[in-house]
Amino acid sequence: MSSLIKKIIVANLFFFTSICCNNKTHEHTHSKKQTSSLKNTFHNDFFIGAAINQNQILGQDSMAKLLLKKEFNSITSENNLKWMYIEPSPNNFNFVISDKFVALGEKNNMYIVGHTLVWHSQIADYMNEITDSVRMANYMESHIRALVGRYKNRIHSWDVVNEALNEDGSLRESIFYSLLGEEYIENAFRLAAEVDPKAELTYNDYNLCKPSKREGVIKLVQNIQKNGAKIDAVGIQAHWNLNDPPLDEIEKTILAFSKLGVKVMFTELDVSVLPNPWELEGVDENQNFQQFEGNTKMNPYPLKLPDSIQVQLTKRYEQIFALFLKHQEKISRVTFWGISDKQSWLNNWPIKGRTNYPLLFDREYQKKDAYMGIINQKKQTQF
Ligand code: 9MR
Repeated sequence: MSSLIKKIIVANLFFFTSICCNNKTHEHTHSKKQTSSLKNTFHNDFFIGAAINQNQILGQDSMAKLLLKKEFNSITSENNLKWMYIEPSPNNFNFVISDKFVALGEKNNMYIVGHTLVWHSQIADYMNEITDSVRMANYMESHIRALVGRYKNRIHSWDVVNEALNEDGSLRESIFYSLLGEEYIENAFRLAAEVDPKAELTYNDYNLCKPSKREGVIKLVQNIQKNGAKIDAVGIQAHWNLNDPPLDEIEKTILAFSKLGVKVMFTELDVSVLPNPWELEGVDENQNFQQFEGNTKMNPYPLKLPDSIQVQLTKRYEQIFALFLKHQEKISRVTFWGISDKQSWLNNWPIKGRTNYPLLFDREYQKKDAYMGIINQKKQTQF
């Protein structure tokens, strides 16, 4: 069975009418007008998404607006749907930006991703003061009901729980875990499914190509399934660098999650080219890295990415996409964490004020070599 037909079968009615039919239209127009773009190139493989910031949602970044429409068929809100912004005080919701985000996705016929419902970070302050479990459970429930309910049948996929695991695969001591126990995870999924049964529900996390954390996710998903709650996908964030994670670990991760019967989504892809402070001797990962701000060794390419590194970045993206294409039947979405290098969070993490080059479009919104590199990977599979 062709992958397109498979995708049509697994997709819900909404996608069938709005997205898959649109895909067919694209196929017809291909013969007339060959518009090369990311979304057209990978059209039969997976959605190609971008995380967008507030300016971009509001249409204030005109170059990004053009690229978004031309190149991408999925959007994720980088920050605006997070708890601290959307429910800054109990039951006081601010949907101004999120409504515009969803409208933008609908206008462009995109697969819209809600990021994120339950996450220990970027939480509203009042949440940190809660000490009793009933109150916490009520807040979590009303938050999920309000967001999923408002965008029922409009937001196609929710990152229901984000980053619930430690690096060793155990459960993180978040405010949710410490007050509600591990059931908070399956309860969040159960609630989201009850409110919008058609939405694709995802567990999303980083460093999932590390064996111990990968195993943690496998247990977490199996637990949700065993207890009868619905989970549709695992989101592998994919904040990667030039050498890490190794391709074979990425492949093992795709295979392991897909074996669970869920879709695999790459939800936050970017490839850092800068050194990490914890790679230096005597520096550990939990340290405050403020001391490295302004350190030229840690910010080696402030003006331009040297050709030799551009070549490495292109090669890395080519290898990553060759692997994604090999497993396209298992992968339903690949989302970049930003449109251009200018916007990337990696300019300010883990050290503030650096110049990083992790995406496919440069600071002037021009295509980088990696862009053509990944398009060529697809072309090669067609011969
Ligand atoms: O890109 C986001 C950045 O603008 C925010 O300051 C940051 C706050 O924690 O969150 C970033 O996005 C994160 C995402 O929500 C979850 N996975 C890791 C992403 C990068 O930190």
